[in-house]
Amino acid sequence: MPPVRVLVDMDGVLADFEASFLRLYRSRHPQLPYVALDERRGFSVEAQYRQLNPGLAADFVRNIYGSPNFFLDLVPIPGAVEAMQEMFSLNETEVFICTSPILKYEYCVKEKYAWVEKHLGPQFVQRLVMSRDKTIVSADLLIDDKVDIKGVEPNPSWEHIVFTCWHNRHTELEPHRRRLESWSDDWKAIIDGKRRE
Ligand code: UMP
Repeated sequence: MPPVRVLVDMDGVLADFEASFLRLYRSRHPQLPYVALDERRGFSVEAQYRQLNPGLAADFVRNIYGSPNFFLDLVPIPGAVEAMQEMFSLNETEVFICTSPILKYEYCVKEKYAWVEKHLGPQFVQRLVMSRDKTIVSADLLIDDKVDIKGVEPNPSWEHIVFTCWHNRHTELEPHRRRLESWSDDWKAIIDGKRRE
């Protein structure tokens, strides 16, 4: 039987993008309104801040994650590092990280590599895929917090497992779609299930 290939997203799944964003936004703009983590709805931080504060928001928000060290300093999601090391050591399992860089790539791309080396080690630096389009990357599973993943390939090879995070907790999924609630949830059962398909 061929190995099961798993793509794991970075922001919101391995690295806590939302918490760092909010911390930095509030420290830079203490006078401005903000969206608390449990008020987050929808993948785009930018879109929700735009609703709160049209005009100002887009630049203020983008400047936060376009800043040096933003991506490098993200804190790992609880259990993520341990789960990735365990997944890496599983027999008949190929694990890759698959992440979309921001268009203002100057710091983001380099820092994503540095984050992976720092928290997951050099073996994962070799397994980092950066693509703004994940539909063209082939795998059995994609674990990702973004609910709608679209791209040029209408029928991606992977099954998308929605990783629960602040912005998607309330999103109702179609009945056939599956979630991983956290890294304490049974991700191994999902991988093992793919071996039997
Ligand atoms: N991102 C934005 N705007 C937002 C929220 C996230 O540009 O409002 C970026 C930050 C990350 C990327 O680089 O999206 C994460 O995308 P995925 O790999 O999780 O699809």
